[in-house]
Amino acid sequence: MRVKTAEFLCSTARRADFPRDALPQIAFAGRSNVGKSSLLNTVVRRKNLARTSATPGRTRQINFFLINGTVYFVDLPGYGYAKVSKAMRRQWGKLVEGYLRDNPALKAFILILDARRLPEKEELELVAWLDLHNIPYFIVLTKTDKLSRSELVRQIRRITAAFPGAEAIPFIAFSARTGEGRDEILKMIESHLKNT
Ligand SMILES: Nc1nc2c(ncn2[C@@H]2O[C@H](COP(=O)(O)OP(=O)(O)OP(=O)(O)O)[C@@H](O)[C@H]2O)c(=O)[nH]1
Ligand SMILES: [Mg+2]
Repeated sequence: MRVKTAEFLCSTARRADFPRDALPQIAFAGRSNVGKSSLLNTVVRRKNLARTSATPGRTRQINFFLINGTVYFVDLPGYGYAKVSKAMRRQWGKLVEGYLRDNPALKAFILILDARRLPEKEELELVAWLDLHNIPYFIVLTKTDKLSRSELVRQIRRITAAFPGAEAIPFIAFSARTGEGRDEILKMIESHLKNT
């Protein structure tokens, strides 16, 4: 897949505002500050399409971007940010679950993890939930530029070992700094779009 055009469509926390056409959607999700917006920008080769920030929890709404006029990339708000209240966390769950549930346009869910960290309860539960609801997904390990090659190899081994059924899950190593993994992600997205 080649990205020719990328435009911001809307930022919303209301289901009523989600696009209602039948265009396929690819969702980008992960912990606060993991690098979701940076990944999206790198994939579309636009520096500031999705807003990035050093302050965790910056993206609080669901952002829809129209790519090539034919597919939506969807930047989801980050979860697991310790400083937000329980009420806000509940709201995150409701918003994201409301988006994921009964959404036939969703063709793939990209779960983004920091390559330096092991998955926690949230990630394992999320993957189990995606399996249960038959939502196709793959995992991107980001910020690989912060690890040496040997550390990365070791981390990939440890991270995959933490997911039950990891043999069936595609993992891609990625860095927004170096662009490593960008083409692989686009290929993976393309293959999910073909499976529709
Ligand atoms: N070194 C390095 N830093 C990165 C990479 N990706 C993102 N960052 C940095 O990590 C911070 C968070 O990046 P964002 O893309 O805003 O993260 P996010 O997941 O969208 O954050 P929220 O929307 O707040 O949940 C920023 O300071 C980025 O510059 C990467 O691949 N390598
Ligand atoms: Mg963001």
